Parts: sequence; C-alpha cells; structure tokens
Amino acid sequence: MNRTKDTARFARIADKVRANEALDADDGLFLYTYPDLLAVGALANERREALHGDKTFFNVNFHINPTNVCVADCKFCSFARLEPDAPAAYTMSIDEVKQKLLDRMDQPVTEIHIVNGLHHHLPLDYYKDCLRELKALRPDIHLKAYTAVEIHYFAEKYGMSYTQVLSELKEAGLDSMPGGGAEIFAERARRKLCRGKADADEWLAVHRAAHELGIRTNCTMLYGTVETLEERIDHMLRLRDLQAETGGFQTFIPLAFHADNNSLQKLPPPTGVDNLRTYAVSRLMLHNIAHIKAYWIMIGIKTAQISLSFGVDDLDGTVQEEKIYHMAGAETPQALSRVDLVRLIREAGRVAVERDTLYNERWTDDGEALDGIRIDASLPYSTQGQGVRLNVL
Ligand code: V47
Repeated sequence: MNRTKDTARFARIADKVRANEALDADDGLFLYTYPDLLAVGALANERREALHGDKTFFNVNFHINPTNVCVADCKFCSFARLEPDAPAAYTMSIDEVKQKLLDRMDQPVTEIHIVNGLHHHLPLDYYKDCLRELKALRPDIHLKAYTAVEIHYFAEKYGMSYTQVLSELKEAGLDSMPGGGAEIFAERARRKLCRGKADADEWLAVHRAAHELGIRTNCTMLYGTVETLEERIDHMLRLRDLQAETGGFQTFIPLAFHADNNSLQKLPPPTGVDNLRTYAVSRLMLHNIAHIKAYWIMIGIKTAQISLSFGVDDLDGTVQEEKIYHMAGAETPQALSRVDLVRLIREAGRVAVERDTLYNERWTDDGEALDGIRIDASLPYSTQGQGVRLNVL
C-alpha cells in the first residue's frame, strides 16, 4: 500500500466533504478500506457537527408488532412465523393492539412504531383499524407504520396501486413510514436473503409514492450478511438518488445483522470497527439525508454512545417491547428511559434533544433536571431508570 498516495486521496475526499459535494462509489469504497478508522470517523464527525452541532436527537416511542405471521422466508429473520398456526405465531386482535397504548396512557409517548409480518389472510381493514383505533385513543400521537415491503404486499394482494394503499392508510391515521425492509438492494444478495419479497425498485417506488403524498419516511440498510462492500455503497447511492429526487427521507439507519435463531446462524456478527466505519461512511456518502440514526437496541448501548463521534446524531428512542432484534439475540434492555438516554448523550459530550418523529424539537438538555428528575451522571445508567422505571419515561 502506498501511504503517501492514500493520504493524498483521503485529503481530496475530505475537500469534497467540506464543500458538501457528493462522493462517488470509488470514494465510498476507499473510505471503507482506508486503514485510519479514526480519520474516517473524524471526517464524518465534522460533517455531523456542521449539520447539527452537538445536538443528539431521541424520542419517546414504543413498538407494536401486531402479527409475526409472514409469507416471506427471509433468511436473516428470527421474528417471523411462516404459518398462522406455527408454534409461537401470533396475531393480535384490534383490542389487544389498543391495549398496548392503554397501558401507556400516562407516559409522554409521542410516537408508535408499527411493523408486521406479511400475513396470509388479514384484510386491509385490519391495518386501517389499528391506525384508526390508536388515533382515537391519542389523536396527538404520531403513527410511524408499515414498511415499504408491507405496502407492496398490500398493493399486490388487494389489487391496488401503491398510491391507493398509502392514501387509504393515511386517511386512517398513518403519519410516516419506518425504513425497514430495504435489507440490501443488490439483486445478487437479495436473492440469497429474501427471494420473493419486494425488490429494490419496488421498495424505492413505494417510498417515492409516499413522498409524493407528503408522507415522510426513513431508510435502512441491513449489513453483515452476504453482501460485499461494493453492494453496501451501491445501496447508499440508490437511496441518495431517490433523496435527490424527492427529499422525503428523514434519517438513514444502518442495521447490523444479529444471527441468533435464524438460518444465517453461522455468520459472525459485524465487528465493532465495521459498525463504527459503517456509520461514518453512511454519514459521508449520504450528504443529502439529514440524520444518521444508531438504533441502540441493535448496536448495543456502548457502541451507540461511541457512534455519536462517528457521524451519528440520533439514538432512536425509548423503544419498549422490541421483538425483531430480541428474537435474534440482541442483549440490550427492552427500554431506556428518557433519563438514561440523556445521561448517555451527556456523557458522550453531546446535547440531548427530545424530538418528535418529524424532528421538531420538544426539549433541550440544559444540564438541569428533566421533568423534576435530577440527572445524576455519577450513577451507572442501570441504576437510573433502565426500563424498570417506565413511569419516568
Ligand atoms: O427490515 C430483521 C432488520 C428491520 C434482523 O425507521 C434484522 O425508525 C439484523 O427497520 N439482524 C426492521 N437486522 C427494523 C427497522 C427499524 C428499526 C428501528 C427504527 C426504524 C425507523 C426502523 O430489521 C428489517 C431488517 O432489515 N432485521 N432481522 C436480524 N436478525
């Protein structure tokens, strides 16, 4: 390796980043293989600070997965059950879905994240009723619901266009969409991972249709399975192209593969270096997407905290009742309180900002108390409200 030449190439890329120019695929691959991880991280951090300063966003949310019954046999998935009567398959009634919110009516929740398996038989009304009934209970709550893969499935199953499905769901209460189901766009890898479900063009077309209806969406990339670095960069570039067209993506969330209880169990998990580098490269490649989120549930609290110096500006939220990753072996807690999140962010030298789903700022850490609770940075986080004190969410 020619170090002098490499340093000069890195400096040229840094100039492009500082001028907010789009990096190309070769630049992305270079950043993925450049030996000085901290230099790549520092460049991503520079970009993060140019966009957001020290602000680090989180929200108060929880997840509902109304059914895990799914026709798709994705090799990386530990959550789905392929038949409605398979062991551990479940489908909640609308009343059970409502109960999830009724159990939390005293919490300052601003968002519910709703994702399902692709159920064989449920009518579209089931998905609309979920939204309608939750909105009836808490009209102010933001419903971030249904992935592009679900919308594509509904469109095929009920003979509707993406726009028709999305319009009906919007009318029933859908406010925005999560970024799941993107996996990795490259056809070669997708065939091995999730043959038969929405392909890259279909996933992107659903998001385009959502953006045209004014529905903001997130985007993700599942990494650490069978994909190459070239395929990761290709994935980012396809997202960047759609963003240039519509501007509808809010945040990009790299998702590190978890191998327990699925058919890819033999794969080693992504390393700490790979995780941090992927956050940094994402920040640098996706210059037109405002936020990079580290989903602490999946990456672990420790790496999530460090990622705040590698391009990340968002830690998702309190979460509560996560199933998809915990069934795949995630060892993180089921929830973090607001106090925990603020302390983790403060300790990383950043300023915690509680946001709503659309990144309107609701509360900014001024070093003082949060809702009357003194945030004590000298206590280990587990002592101060780690999921057990959900009343202080
Ligand atoms: O689409 C499933 C991934 C996604 C595994 O939009 C796995 O705010 C790793 O999209 N190992 C669902 N990854 C989660 C998701 C998400 C999460 C948090 C916030 C948002 C948002 C979106 O999780 C799936 C798939 O790509 N996934 N199984 C696994 N074993």
